[in-house]
Parts: sequence; C-alpha cells; structure tokens
Amino acid sequence: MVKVATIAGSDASGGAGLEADLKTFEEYGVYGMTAVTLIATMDPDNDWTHGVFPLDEATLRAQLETIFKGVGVDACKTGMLGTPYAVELAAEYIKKYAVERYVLDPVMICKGSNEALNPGLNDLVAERLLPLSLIVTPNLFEAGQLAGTATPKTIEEMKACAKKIHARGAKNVFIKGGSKLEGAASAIDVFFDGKAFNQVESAMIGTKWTHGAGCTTAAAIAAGLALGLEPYEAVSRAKKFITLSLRGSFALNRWVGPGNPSNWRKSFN
Ligand code: PXL
Repeated sequence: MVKVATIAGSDASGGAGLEADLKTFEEYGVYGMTAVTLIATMDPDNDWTHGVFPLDEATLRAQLETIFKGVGVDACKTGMLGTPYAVELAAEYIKKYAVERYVLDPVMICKGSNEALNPGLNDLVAERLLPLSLIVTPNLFEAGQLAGTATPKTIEEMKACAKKIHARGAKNVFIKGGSKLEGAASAIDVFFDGKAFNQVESAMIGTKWTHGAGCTTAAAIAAGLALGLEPYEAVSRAKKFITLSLRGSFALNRWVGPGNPSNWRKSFN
C-alpha cells in the first residue's frame, strides 16, 4: 500500500486541513496518516470567527515518530503549521527520513478570516521548508509573500513570482488562483520547474464555496507523487481533481462551504 502523511491542522468543520487531506488520499486510493499540529475551530455565535489551538511540541513529535520511524512514507505534505516548533519539527523529520516527495502548502490565511494567521512564521517556513520541497503550492497572496513582492495580478507577475520562489529553493512551483486575476476568463494556474513554464487551465467554476480547495489540491499532488507520477503529471491530475471537487461544492451553513473530493466518481456515471 502506498502511504502518504500530512502534517497539518484539523479543521473541526471538516472541509479543510487534514480532514480534506484524508478525504483526498482516500479518493486516490492511498493510505493516509496524520500528524496534527493544531485544531482550528469556528464560532457560530461570533460570525464563524476562527480559533486556533496548537498541540504541544512533545505531542507533535510523538506523532512524527509514529509515522516516520514507525511506518515510513512514500510522500508527505505540510499544511497549517501554526507554531515555530511545528515548522522546525516538520523540517527535522523530512530531512532525517530523506522524504523526497514533499509538498509544501504554505498556508498563510484562512478563507473567512482576512488577516495572515501568523505573519512572523512565513519567513521561517520559507527558510526551513522551501529548500526541502519538491513542489510548493502557494495561492496568489502566498506567492507574493514567498517571493517578497506584491500579490501577483497578471499571469506574467505569477511567472515572476514563481522564478523568485524557485530561487529560494523549491524544486517546482505551482501558483494557484489564476481564476482570481482581474478579467480572468478561465482558471489558469502556473507551474514552473526551474526551466520552463506550463499553464494549467480549467474552465471557471462559479462557486463561492471553495473552503479547503488549497488543502485538497496539495493533498492530491502528494498522493499523485506517492503513486509515482512526475511533478507536472501530479499537478495536472490534481487540477482535474480539484475542478471536479469544486463542481460538487456546497454550503455547510451561511458562512462556509467546501468542495466535495468524492465528486470525481460522478464523472464515471
Ligand atoms: O484552508 C486553509 C486551512 C488549512 N488548515 C486548516 C484550516 C484552514 C482554513 O480554515 O482550518 C486546519
């Protein structure tokens, strides 16, 4: 059985974080394992305000021992890390166990909350984790932050960011969110392997229920890599997977709605 680990936060509402990762791993037919960094909650009495409850360092380390020493992985991804020690521990285990297929989802912001979760942490993530990553998957905002530029507004600016992020050590850069560029007619994401650019394109999906889309995309890429796909193949399959997932998106309540990672099954009916 092919095995994939996610080092990420738990989203109590089930749409993002490690819940989205596990659902995605299941759809890819790979075995999922989780090292929980924090638990994210949302307050229905306070306009769905997010709470973040990190697990302590020893608890995180014990989970990483279980996974990396006790079992072994074919690929792993990181999501919301939340604390400096979670960043350091993720780097330590990825290095110690020489994980080559590592996908860095540089989660900096949650949809529904519009401030960066922990701005001080972003530099540490870039320093420790970018050089270890086979693929990094920023959205437009995160790409600007990692590149040290403004948030890209055009495909050309996305490409310029991708070059800068590659220069900081990521082997492949996949910038998502081309659907949000001004005047975008389709959802164009940018992939850069250090030599050439590829645009990964899908039709625009008119939904505001996109909670967990970033997590699902990165999890799908990690699962594809674990199954032996090359980076660009894993990315283009993940793009198809997230497009189908978003086609099945739905409201959980008046604040939030996720995609549906199992929605690809309908394309065979
Ligand atoms: O979608 C980003 C994200 C990642 N991880 C966790 C989250 C969220 C957003 O809510 O809760 C745990």
